[in-house]
Amino acid sequence: MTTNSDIPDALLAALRDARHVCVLTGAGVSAESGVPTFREAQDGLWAKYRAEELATPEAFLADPVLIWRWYRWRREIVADAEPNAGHRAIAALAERVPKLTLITQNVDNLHQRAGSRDVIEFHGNIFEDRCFADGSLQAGDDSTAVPTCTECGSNLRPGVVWFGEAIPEQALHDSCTAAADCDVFLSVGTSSLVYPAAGLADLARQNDATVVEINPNPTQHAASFDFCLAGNSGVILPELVNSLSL
Ligand code: BV8
Repeated sequence: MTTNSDIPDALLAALRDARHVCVLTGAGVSAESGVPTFREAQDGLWAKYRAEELATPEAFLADPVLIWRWYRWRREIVADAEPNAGHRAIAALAERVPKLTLITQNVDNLHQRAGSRDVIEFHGNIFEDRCFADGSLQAGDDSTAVPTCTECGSNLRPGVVWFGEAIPEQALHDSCTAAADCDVFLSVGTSSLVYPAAGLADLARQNDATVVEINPNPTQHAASFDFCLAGNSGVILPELVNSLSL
């Protein structure tokens, strides 16, 4: 494992030779856009809750009004946020390598707003509304505390994957296929604590990919990465893309 903020030549060489680059992002890639990460304590009236407690079907069944208030609060934050240099660098990298697969744990739509295409939304999208009964995509309704399904009358829920819920089948399949096929795997802005997302780097490593962690705070898995670039993704990713062209 090599830890430094400059981009090692060996990593640049691996990227230049890569057929397929796979990028997994977490909340850290949106931190420089002002979107709080999951690790950070929630502020204001949400300070007394842990995100992992609220992001569950049980919490929704217990108090759908509270959970909808939380998600509408987060929708406002991410709607007011702008993609940052890290998001834009990933979109630029996709133009510089033969194939790039972008998998995000984020539900904030910022990769798409930065120009990334075919983003695999591993944990869903906060702006979608789905029927709680059958998961079907539905038109939302912000005029009521808890919107209901026009087809069956059940409550609607945000289109995100809650703890204890399965990852969307196509997203899981496409992500595992990409991780197993890539030559370079970049794990960016994630604490690598939530599964099965945190297992994708292992899958890439087991298939001989060069695995890289980009995080100002090296995670508990840092030792198992080939390169750890300790710094903010909004700084390191543009540097990495610029260095590729040198
Ligand atoms: C499931 C959507 C089964 C909702 C989210 C194996 C072992 C242990 C536990 C489990 C296991 N397998 C399953 C589990 C249970 C659970 C789990 O992993 N629990 C954890 C807490 C231990 N997993 C599940 O429940 C999953 N489902 O297993 O279902 C099943 C199977 C079949 C059929 C039925 C059921 C579903 C998990 C998905 C939950 N939904 N989000 C919403 O957003 O409201 S998870 C959510 O939390 C995020 O999406 C993300 O995944 C996670 C937060 O992690 P990060 O994104 O990494 O963010 P975090 O804040 O933790 O860290 C930020 C990092 O950024 C830090 O390291 C920081 O240093 C860094 N950083 C800060 N600033 C910057 C930066 N980096 C770069 N630049 C910066 N500027």
